[in-house]
Amino acid sequence: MTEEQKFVFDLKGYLLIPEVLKPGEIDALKEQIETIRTNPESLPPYERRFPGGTAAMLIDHPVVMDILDELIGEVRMESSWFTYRTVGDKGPEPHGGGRNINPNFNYQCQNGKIYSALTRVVFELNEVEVGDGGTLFMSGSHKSNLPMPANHRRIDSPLLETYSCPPGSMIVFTENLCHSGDVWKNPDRPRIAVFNCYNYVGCQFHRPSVSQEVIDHLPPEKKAFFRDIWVWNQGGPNSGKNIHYDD
Ligand SMILES: O=C(O)CCC(=O)C(=O)O
Repeated sequence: MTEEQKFVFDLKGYLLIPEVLKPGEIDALKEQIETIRTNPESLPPYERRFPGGTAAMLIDHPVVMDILDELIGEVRMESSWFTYRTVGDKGPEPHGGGRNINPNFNYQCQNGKIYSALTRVVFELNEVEVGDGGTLFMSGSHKSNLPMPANHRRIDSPLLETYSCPPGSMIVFTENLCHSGDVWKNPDRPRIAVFNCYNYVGCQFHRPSVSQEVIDHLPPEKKAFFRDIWVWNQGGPNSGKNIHYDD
């Protein structure tokens, strides 16, 4: 993660990295999504839900790992799903924002080190233009101190901003940022986006939703993202990787 990317992420609470996925990867992911939508029985059961099958490539994509290593340290994956929105389809209402001491939402930046806790990585598989209905973000709200006025916890708040991006772009944001789904408005293409959620290895927010069947069919290095919640491994390779002691 570059110093500029860190600065932008800390300032805004989200960061867009254009064209992370190659055209062939985008096509393969779209094909899996289309098959899940239209003919799921043609796939083995462990490829009918994300992050099984082709989608597994995103779990530990090198660009994702570079960013998460800086923002969180050692991570587990909490969930993975896709959205396919045509004109009029909505997303979740605005949520998040404000300082929070809960370990799942405790965004911090101290001495140049970010800790983002629960963090979402979105892959846009189609082009998105401002106004189409990409995710909305209230920049800086992950660090705001005062209660949010009700007229800003609505998708028409002028404080909510969004993005344009080419297919295959990645948006990473702290779940402590106020953010929202939006109504998809572009009749020329659907919004096809993958939402992956990660947390520090010692925390879990969501009730586990990835089935054991999907996990069992992942290769070992990806399966490790769904291990039990613990940090200390009695001298194992990752023991204390993110724990800073004063000697
Ligand atoms: O649907 C969207 O664009 C936003 C999804 C969302 O709110 C979330 O990932 O927490």
